Amino acid sequence: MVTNLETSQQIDDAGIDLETKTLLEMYWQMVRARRLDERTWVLHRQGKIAFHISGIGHEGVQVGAAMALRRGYDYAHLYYRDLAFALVLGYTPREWMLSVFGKEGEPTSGARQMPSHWSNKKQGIMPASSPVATQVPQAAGMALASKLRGEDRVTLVSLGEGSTSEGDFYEGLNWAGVHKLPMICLVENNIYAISVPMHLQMAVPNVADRAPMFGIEGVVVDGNDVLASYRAIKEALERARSGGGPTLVEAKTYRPVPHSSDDDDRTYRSRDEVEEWKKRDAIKRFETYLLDKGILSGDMIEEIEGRVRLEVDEAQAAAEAAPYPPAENALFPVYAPADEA
Ligand SMILES: Cc1ncc(C[n+]2csc(CCOP(=O)(O)OP(=O)(O)O)c2C)c(N)n1
Ligand SMILES: [Mg+2]
Repeated sequence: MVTNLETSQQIDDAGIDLETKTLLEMYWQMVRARRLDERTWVLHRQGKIAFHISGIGHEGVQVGAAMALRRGYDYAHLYYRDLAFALVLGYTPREWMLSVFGKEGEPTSGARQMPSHWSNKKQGIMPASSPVATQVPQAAGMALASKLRGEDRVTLVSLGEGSTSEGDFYEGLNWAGVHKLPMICLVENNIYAISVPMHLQMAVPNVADRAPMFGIEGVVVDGNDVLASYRAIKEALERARSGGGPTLVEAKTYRPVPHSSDDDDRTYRSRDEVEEWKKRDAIKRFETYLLDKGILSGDMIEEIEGRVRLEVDEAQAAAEAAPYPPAENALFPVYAPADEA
């Protein structure tokens, strides 16, 4: 059963009033995330890195959502799929490459943690934990703190649809609903939790259908439409900032690549299904839209691709040249030195 295919193929720009510069930044961010991600797959296949968990296919919802936030002000509890999201918030391709190579200078954990466990205090990115959905109650805590402090910061938490089967999802959203917290829960519904399809995770057609049980708003959006995603998050932000409480936003999308570099997706889905979804790719759709509007041209695409390639090349070269962290750092700051204990 392929449930997300019914979503539209047209870009829905109703009510979107963005400058050309911003639209082009969105496009660049999507291309940048895609090319960086594709390079990472190549590095894995070359045996240069150990692991990759990819965000390919999710750039529309992630860039749309991240561009709607007040960057560096609102809080984001991201999950491993959110490379494009993290890049828009300020995470750099070089930092990404340091993380996949496990090299010194990796900013989130000193190269101890697996890649894709984003965290950056200045960028408002809260540290990610590996057990899925634990970020939902954590985000409710952050949103409660903002509310108690009288700030108008909003906390956005993201997770996959499979992760909504975890108790943490219900506990976090229940709390957020009870206290009308300034929070957005963004579910990137790509139909699969590794090999488990959505219909084996829930008996409802939409994750957002569960919103009423928390007493909050629920919204379904086409996650392969960057502008519709932007608008859905913008509206949820306005609701949250004006005291209207949390929103559960479900973005329908698809993961056209395996779950991670350790997965073989041929065992649980057909190639026809994957090919069908590739026709709805968010980058191609937005590119066509921008070309039709005369905002983008062939020359500009070439220029953007060239700029992105340079950035990815430089990031990779810097990470390859960087040293590994010294072995004696492995236990620091896990354990305090004996004389400080
Ligand atoms: C509590 C917990 N159970 C299992 C896992 C292993 N695991 C990692 S990702 C994942 C699938 C999550 O699927 P979904 O939430 O749909 O996100 P997607 O990967 O599709 O973006 C699982 C089961 C985990 N990390 N944490
Ligand atoms: Mg999923």
